[in-house]
Amino acid sequence: LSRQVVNEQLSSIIKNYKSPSSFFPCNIPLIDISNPESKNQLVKACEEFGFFKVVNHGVPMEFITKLELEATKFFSSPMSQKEKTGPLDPFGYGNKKIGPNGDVGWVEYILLSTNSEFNYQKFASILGVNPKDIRDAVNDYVLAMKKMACEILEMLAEGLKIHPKNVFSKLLMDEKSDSLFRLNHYPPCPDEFQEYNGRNLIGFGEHTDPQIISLLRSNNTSGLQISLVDGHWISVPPDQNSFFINVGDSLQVMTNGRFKSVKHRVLANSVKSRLSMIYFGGPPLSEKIAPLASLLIKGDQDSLYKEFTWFEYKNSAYKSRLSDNRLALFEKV
Ligand code: GA4
Repeated sequence: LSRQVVNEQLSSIIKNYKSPSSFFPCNIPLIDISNPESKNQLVKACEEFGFFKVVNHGVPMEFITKLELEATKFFSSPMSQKEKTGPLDPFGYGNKKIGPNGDVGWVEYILLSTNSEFNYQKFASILGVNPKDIRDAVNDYVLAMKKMACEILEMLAEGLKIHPKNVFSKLLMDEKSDSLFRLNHYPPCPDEFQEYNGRNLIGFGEHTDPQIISLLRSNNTSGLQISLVDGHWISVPPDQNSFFINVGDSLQVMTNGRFKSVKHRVLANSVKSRLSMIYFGGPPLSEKIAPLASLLIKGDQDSLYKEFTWFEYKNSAYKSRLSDNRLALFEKV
């Protein structure tokens, strides 16, 4: 990469960076999901933050380390090889460009759909392994994520006293569930650009996730920040043994705004590279996303949102910029 190209990319990233904000030390909700009594705590975390940390998750460490190792190997391969796995259409390898509308970040990634067959051939040949091994590693991990996501969603339904308790989880269990899996690698900011480091270089710009729920696991490098309801950004201390969960736009709508789809972003680190893996649990494309009747006292007139399908919402999301308030278009006036 020539210095000029890197410079242009950096100034574009910096240009997109919004005004500096305060960083508050804050206690992010910590939830032991092996304890059924955590239901109410979970509900409270989704209402207050739309974000929480999960311990005692039961995901075999082996699934995590296996995928992390292959991902590290892949991202440390020469750029010329990584680029051969592209173009991003919309799945595959991506570098700096995020989404189709001009957003950029100091990040490279692999984006996959969890229900369509993906061709791992090119990835496997870079890694020098059998495509089946990669596919199995991704599938084992994704399956474990889906299981955890469903457990959390069922605890949430119980905490909200909604029947049946699978109202949310059935959308992820559906064979047509439109869920995604993403591996993000945030390289350390290169030495020659140290002068920019004081300015919080953006790895992944602020946004909310459009889906129902997202499950994130990262290595021990900091960077993730969440925005509090009052607009303050707080840094989330990394913890490689836990998962961080966030409420997505669709769950905000289904709970008629009771749960908050949390705005979050990632700042690039100047020394260490950050690796994160995120499962985005989404509904089938044809699914109507609307507040659950049992959460509306006076019926439809209480609903804060116009009715839409996940297909419509997703289409609209892909026309937006990362930091846009995508739900605004679907709010009742
Ligand atoms: C945010 C959550 C997921 O990473 C993602 C992102 C998607 C992309 O990277 O292609 C989007 C973004 C995300 C929301 C708005 C659109 C679409 C980039 C973008 C500008 C995969 C998703 O589903 O929505």
